[in-house]
Amino acid sequence: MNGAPTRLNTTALVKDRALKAGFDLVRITTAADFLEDRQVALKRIDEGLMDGLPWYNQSRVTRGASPNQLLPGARSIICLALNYFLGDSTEEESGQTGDRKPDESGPYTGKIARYARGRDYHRVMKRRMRDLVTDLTALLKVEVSAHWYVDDGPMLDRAAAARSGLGWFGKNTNILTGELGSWVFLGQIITDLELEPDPPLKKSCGSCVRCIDACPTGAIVGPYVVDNTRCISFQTIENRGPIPIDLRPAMLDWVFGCDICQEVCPVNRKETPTREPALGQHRLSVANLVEILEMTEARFLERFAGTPIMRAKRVGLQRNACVALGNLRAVESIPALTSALAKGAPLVRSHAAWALGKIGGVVAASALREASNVETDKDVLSEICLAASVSSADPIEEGVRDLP
Ligand code: B12
Ligand code: SF4
Ligand code: SF4
Repeated sequence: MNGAPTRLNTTALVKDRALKAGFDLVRITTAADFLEDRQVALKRIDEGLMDGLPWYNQSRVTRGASPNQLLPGARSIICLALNYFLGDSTEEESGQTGDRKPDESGPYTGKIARYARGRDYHRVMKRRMRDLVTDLTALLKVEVSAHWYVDDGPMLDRAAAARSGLGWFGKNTNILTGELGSWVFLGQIITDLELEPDPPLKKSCGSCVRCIDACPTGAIVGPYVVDNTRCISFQTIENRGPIPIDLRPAMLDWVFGCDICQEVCPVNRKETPTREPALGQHRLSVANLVEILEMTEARFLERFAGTPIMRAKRVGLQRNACVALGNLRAVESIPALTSALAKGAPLVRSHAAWALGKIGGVVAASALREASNVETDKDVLSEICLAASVSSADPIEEGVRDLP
């Protein structure tokens, strides 16, 4: 660059270096407060739609909607996206989860959302953002003041992306990008650099409502509004307690996150595989449910350390595996569920009881009866009694594997 860099050529340099740093999309917005988004988020909290996430509170939203509170002197926000689409399950992927076979005799498996199939994206993105700021400091020969966020701070990631024109809000509340659909992680670098802002896109979902119709738990309660407490993603990842009984059947075979409202989205038809090698490392598209149920802490760490799945913790994942086994009516998993009912953590015992009740038959009924004689935890005991009362007495000949 000759002479003092202008705002336009600094912006061009930032965008060029961001793409070279491995990000797929980059746009700029100002550091102005996100007034409307703050209002919407505060209303969402008031209406109880963010219940279950105690850290998502009013003060977090107020701070996050005001970039100058996060970085005094902030002038611009560099909005970044990283594609995480890996393609669908393949033999190779499922082989890595253990012993899954393509035919009906293979073990029962539960689905893992696409965003969680590789290395922990927080680490991947944050390293790239840090390197980008170092790179810009060296190139611009100024001390760049910056803070960066990826899903891990008060920043309203999607509001920043929408205002910068990186993408637009879909009715499922995800940011849809023209280039990569919604299969992108969002990150922002708030900086004191004066950059040229991009305009928001003039795009919308039009009359489409596919995601609203497809959500199995009715979590998209209206266009652009998700009830966190009904979302499978919240229940399988963030909820540390029991999953509400009425929601369990609708959770199908998802054991970590949920992609249904993105899979049905026509904007996601163009599927471009990620070029980020770290996201392709683990390829955890499905997990062997009985293996999860029988996992020791050491095995859990061995399998999932460094991936987003750690967030659910072993007990949470085992709870989720019980729900999926119940929904799959996994008859062959009765011995594993019976053992979990005897030896698992209370949360796992209560969900194992539910699964046995859902599977039904004399063997499951007798496991529930025996457990009711020895169980001392009153919450688990009440789940056992409920499961025994709804359990079908007819022995089930075959498990139902194909969920809609
Ligand atoms: C809390 C949270 C969750 C919660 C709540 C989800 C929710 N919809 O709010 C739970 C655990 C359920 C969740 C699930 C998922 N999450 Co999440 N989550 C977050 C987090 C931490 C905060 C989101 C937030 O502020 N929600 C509050 C509400 C008020 O915000 P909102 O729904 O976006 O509301 C906006 C719009 O509705 C819009 N709006 C309102 N009315 C109207 C009207 C019109 C006409 C328009 C145009 C717009 C509009 O304004 C609102 C304010 O900006 C962000 C990271 C971050 N720090 O921002 C990640 C984040 C949103 N999650 C992400 C992902 C990947 C997911 C999942 C896909 C994971 C999965 N596969 O299981 C699912 C998707 C579920 C879904 N349909 O939203 C990504 C989304 C990437 C993208 N392309 O959009 C983020 C951005 C993380 C990241 N940095 O990459 N998540
Ligand atoms: S992630 Fe699943 S449960 Fe949550 S809103 Fe989307 S389809 Fe519904
Ligand atoms: S499925 Fe339709 S309504 Fe939902 S986000 Fe995609 S385009 Fe929008």
